[in-house]
Amino acid sequence: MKLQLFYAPQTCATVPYITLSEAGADFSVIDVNSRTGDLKKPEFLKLNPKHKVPVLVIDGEPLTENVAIQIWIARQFPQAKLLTADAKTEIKAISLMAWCASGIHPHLTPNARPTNYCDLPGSEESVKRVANVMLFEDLKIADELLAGREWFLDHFTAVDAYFFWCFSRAISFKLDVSQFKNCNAHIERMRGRASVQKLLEHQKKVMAEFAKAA
Ligand SMILES: N[C@@H](CCC(=O)N[C@@H](CS)C(=O)NCC(=O)O)C(=O)O
Repeated sequence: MKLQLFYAPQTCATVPYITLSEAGADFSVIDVNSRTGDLKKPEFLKLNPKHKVPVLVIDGEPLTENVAIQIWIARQFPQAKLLTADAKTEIKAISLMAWCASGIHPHLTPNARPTNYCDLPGSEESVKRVANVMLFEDLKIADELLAGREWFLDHFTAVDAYFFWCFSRAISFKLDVSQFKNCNAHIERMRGRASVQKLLEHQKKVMAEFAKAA
């Protein structure tokens, strides 16, 4: 099977990068620059007319949307136990990933693209401020879910990969997230995993290449 992941640094394409690595999948990475219009090029739009990463191309068929990609990886590589075997916990994992995708992610994006949310001149800081109030509510909930435990469920799952990206992205916006002790402990545990080290090395290399080309 041929797997190609369309990836851009710091974006939510980080999620399947980690999960595919955790699964031991043989995949190639196609680096795209989300800041210079790569996602609006006709060849990319053919794969994903929504002009978004990640796209996982599976034997030539593009699959989009992180939740679906995560479930696909978990089902394809069951030995990696990226979701849990029992149906009740599996649905809990999917619920948590749906929250990352449709709850937390939309509260992160205004930090990167405030003008997509309000076009009044000078409104950027205000847009970020209101989004971050909601983001911090999310992080408080995540912090409570992680209290007294290493992972969101009883072992490392695809949920941990997803939340790792959410919390990393908040940090990348230089938000003071020090109050979320359990989230900080979780990100440290994640940074210790080989999959995350591989991702961080790749991200650093691609960001340097893109900066050089700019
Ligand atoms: N619902 C999608 C969201 C994907 C998404 O928003 N990707 C962002 C990066 S984090 C992107 O590609 N943005 C580029 C753009 O909007 O042009 C998913 O969960 O996969």
